[in-house]
Amino acid sequence: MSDQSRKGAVDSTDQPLTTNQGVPLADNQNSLKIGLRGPTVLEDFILREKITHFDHERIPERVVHARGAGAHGWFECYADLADLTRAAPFQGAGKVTPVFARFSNVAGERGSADTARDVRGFAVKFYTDEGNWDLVGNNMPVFFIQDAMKFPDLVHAVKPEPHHAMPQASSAHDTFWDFVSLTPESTHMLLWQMSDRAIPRSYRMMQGFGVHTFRLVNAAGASVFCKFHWNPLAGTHALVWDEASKLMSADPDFHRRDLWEAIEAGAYPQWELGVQVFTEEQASQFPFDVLDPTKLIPEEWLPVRVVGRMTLNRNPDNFFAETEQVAFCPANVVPGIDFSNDPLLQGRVHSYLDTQLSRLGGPNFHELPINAPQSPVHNNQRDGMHRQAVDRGRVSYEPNSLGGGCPFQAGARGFQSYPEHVNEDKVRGKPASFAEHYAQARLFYESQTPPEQAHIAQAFRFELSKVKTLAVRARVVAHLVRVAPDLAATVAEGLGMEVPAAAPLGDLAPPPPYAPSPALSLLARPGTTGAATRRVAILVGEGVDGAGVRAVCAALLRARAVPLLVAARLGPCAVAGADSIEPDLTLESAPSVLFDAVIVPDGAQRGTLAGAGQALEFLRQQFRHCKPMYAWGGGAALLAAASLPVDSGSARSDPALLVAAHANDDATLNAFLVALAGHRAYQRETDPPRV
Ligand code: HDD
Repeated sequence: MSDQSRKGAVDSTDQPLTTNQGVPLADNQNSLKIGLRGPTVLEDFILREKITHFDHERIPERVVHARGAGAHGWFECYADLADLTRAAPFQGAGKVTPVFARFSNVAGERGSADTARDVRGFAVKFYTDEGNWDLVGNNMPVFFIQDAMKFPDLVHAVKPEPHHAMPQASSAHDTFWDFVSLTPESTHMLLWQMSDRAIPRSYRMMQGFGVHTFRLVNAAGASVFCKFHWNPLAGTHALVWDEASKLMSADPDFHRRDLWEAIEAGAYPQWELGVQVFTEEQASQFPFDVLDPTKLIPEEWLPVRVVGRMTLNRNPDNFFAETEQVAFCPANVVPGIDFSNDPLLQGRVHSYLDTQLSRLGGPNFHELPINAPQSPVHNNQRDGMHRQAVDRGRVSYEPNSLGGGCPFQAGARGFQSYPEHVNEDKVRGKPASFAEHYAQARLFYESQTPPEQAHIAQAFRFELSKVKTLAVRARVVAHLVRVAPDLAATVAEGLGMEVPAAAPLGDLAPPPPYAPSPALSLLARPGTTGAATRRVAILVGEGVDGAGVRAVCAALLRARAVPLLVAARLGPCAVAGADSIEPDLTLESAPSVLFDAVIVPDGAQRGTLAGAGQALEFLRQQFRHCKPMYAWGGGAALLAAASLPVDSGSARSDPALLVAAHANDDATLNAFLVALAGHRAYQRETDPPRV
């Protein structure tokens, strides 16, 4: 497989410094002056070149999805799909296609924090044998609006308010909720955005969706509709909101670092690609329009067929050259993939290339190594800013005879738009089949487990309590009355307001009830990688059971988890039953939110840890954030000192709060590993929290 990003790579090992003109530099430290204390001369081309380049280093950030992280990898097809599509990545089991994936937040600026409550972008560029195919999706399968015409309004509403540029990376402000409260079609997406999907534990642990209905087209020209799904092998796991907000200061790069470290450690993130394939006939049977991007097709109605797997195995060599300059575009399709008439998708087909022309400074950004296809490019497009290709000959038009007719049209081998029959009037408007907005919002809510439902209510309460305009709050809750009266009542109660009348339906009949779809719960997808890559803090200090710590570390490593020794101070620590141990991190620099679980060894109840407020706070936060906790011997006393219910009945009914008499209690340690793989003990939660 060719190596996309290493095209154009520069290695300066053993090379002298030069100017951009290749002139070797004798002195890169001092400018040229008239006397050592005198003025600098205009002639100093070395200084001017260096400063001028620096002055132009920044490019505009993406108008949305500005903050993100990416990685290289490949896609492997499980089975030949030629009956459905001629798209190159699906031609034969074992077919491998290089990819570059970028995950992103939507609202925040390039330097904002990763764990803001937000939709996440999930964009994959397939460098196929027949050109680039970009699947530019999100981690939620529906969207806020039905027509691209409303996209600038949506984005203006959610971005920081224009008069004072606040708040950063947050939808919790008046303009966003004003817009969505007046846009009932947003209701379904709002339920997703207020759910735990908006605070993923890791990019590696979130689903991706193409959102729109697309077309697959086979070599005979026959077409079916298709929805794309990415399912992470690590399972779908989320943060809790209090943790996510604390993480914004503890590590604003939390998701970026997580992706980077997993790949560096060889724990390559993987997702399976699935398709929901259906005919126009089937589409006409659904009680919603498949061209409406605020609707999903429940998996229980139409199973997701798994067709391949993506593995991300290599971090970028250079963030700017690759992750910042990569340009995804839903219009980048290949023979075998085509658009549907979804009016949101139709607008996207225009927007991306257009925005990239200004973001990347001209029409030749497809030549940047990260964007260049791996299949050959031949056409008569010429010139423009920063052109790299040196096109030879005098022919740059078609048809021609002087160039032997080349490059020639590929005919049946080339991309051909699916010849859908359309016989309609040209009108501005929206179909009646797009009018119903609550049934799927209710489906989503009713398909969540009780803790997930509670988190949705808390998220609405949090966001709306930041909205100052009472009428806006009331309009949002009026939509929630249509979705789920109990949700509306809980949110209204938190906001200290009466439950308003349900939002008006106009002439529409009340929405049809759907049976719940368990597949819509995050908890339905625990994944197959168990405790692997989970970060476990082991609190250590003078006199802890060193032999026990070693044994527990070994067990965690066997489970491919990441044990880290956290102490009050760095430097060797004298321990019982072993040589001294070397802590990795301190309580000061590595607070609780950076870990998935904590272990408290025997001996931790004495000495520096017992007197350290940060240690007690660490344990309380681990408890509050529902994380697995394991103590042995006297270590349990530190949990008790943190006022955790370690001796009470509730501890015994909490499968993630585990206490053993000694370190070699394998059954308890195994129960801890099971809890670690299970991620969170939500049954511990109370509203308000106990600690
Ligand atoms: Fe978009 C970026 C996903 C609707 C216009 N979008 C962007 C990215 C993702 C999405 C993942 C970042 C790509 C990257 O990593 O570089 N966008 C979506 C999804 C949508 C959606 C899943 C609905 C289903 N977007 C949408 C609409 C429009 C845009 C309706 C405009 C009509 N999106 C853009 C953009 C961006 C973009 C302004 C900003 C930077 C860029 O394209 O390259 O063109």
